[in-house]
Amino acid sequence: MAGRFTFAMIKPDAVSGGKTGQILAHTEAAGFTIRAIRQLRLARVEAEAFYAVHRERPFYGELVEFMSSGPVVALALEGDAAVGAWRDAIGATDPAKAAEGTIRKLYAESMGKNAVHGSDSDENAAREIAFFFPERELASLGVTLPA
Ligand code: 3AN
Repeated sequence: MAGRFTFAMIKPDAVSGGKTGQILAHTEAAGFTIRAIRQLRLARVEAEAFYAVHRERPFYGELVEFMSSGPVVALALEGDAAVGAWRDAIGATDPAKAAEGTIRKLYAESMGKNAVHGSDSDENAAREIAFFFPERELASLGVTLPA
């Protein structure tokens, strides 16, 4: 059964572009509940660890550089079948291919600077939420992840 939580992130291009408020409004209007939220700047080593699954891809260096270039906003979102629903709301990785009305269509510049992140599985959602938020906080905020 699909889980109720996903991890989302507003990336440095959208934060520095002053799009945080609009993206959060869009997120809530799309039916998600923001259960945890935190703005921070990733150190290079943290960006490397977060994107470790992509380390063999040709764009890894560029991705790590960009993701540690300025503040991001990390979000634990709750909703029905949250992982898939959030990926539908953000649209395709390449904003040029993203459907009308999706967050990337509205706010992303390019394949690399694409405004938002979304987990690709329930397992990665749990791992990514735990990467950004302490466990003791999550329980008090109503985020209960599978073990
Ligand atoms: P998604 O974020 O839609 O799940 P992935 O998992 O294929 O996409 O890629 C992870 C991240 O790597 C993307 N969000 C994007 O920022 C970056 N990325 C993917 N493909 C490219 C590319 N060809 N050039 C630069 N960055 C890329």
